[in-house]
Amino acid sequence: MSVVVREPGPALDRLRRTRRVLITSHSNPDGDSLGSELALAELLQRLGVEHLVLNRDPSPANLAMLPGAGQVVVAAALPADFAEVCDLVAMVECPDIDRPGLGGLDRLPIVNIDHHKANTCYGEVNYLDEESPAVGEMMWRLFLAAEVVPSPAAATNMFVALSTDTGDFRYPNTTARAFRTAAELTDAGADPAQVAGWIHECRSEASVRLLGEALAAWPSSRSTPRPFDAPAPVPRTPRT
Ligand SMILES: [Mn+2]
Repeated sequence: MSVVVREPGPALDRLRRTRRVLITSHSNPDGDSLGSELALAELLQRLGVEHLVLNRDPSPANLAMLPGAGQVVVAAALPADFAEVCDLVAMVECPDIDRPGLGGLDRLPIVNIDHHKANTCYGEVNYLDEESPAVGEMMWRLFLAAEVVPSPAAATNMFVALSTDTGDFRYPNTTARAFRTAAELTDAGADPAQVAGWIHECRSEASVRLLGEALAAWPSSRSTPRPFDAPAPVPRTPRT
């Protein structure tokens, strides 16, 4: 039987009834997927449930500073014995079962936690909320439901998820709910300035080199309007 709910309770109950959870997310991790995975890892640890975080692709350089990022196992395929050593899969921010790029996840029951409208409800428990600004916000609601106070590290990971998925609180999903959650995560120990520094000031050497090459190739004679240049006045045509 499959359960589809907007509230965190059934997912929390299912996670609690578990010995060891494999946590995964979509290929090419981003701030919401990785931050949410790491927050869920802490919640499970606090609940006494073993877990393994496994992604197909490595995380981008600007997410390397996320607390606990070093625990993520990167592997092109699931371990052969995963269905023996784990008894549940938690899929985070994946609209369908193929998004992690890891075949065989359906060998175990799945808890599906996502905010995409087109989610295919592939889990045994589907905690889905398309109005949530980020899966990281849904993780925060899992902590609240479990009555577990997150560590500053977990609050930081959820803040990363929220701030990256809202484009630094600029996109249309920047709702009052997003700001309330941001405030609560800040109260719980997230440091918004630190997170912004990680996201926007950490670049890989390869990306800095690429930027350098792009700038070097930019024609020096090319004139581009500066944003503060006022447009020339449009000449008025005399009425006839
Ligand atoms: Mn997201």
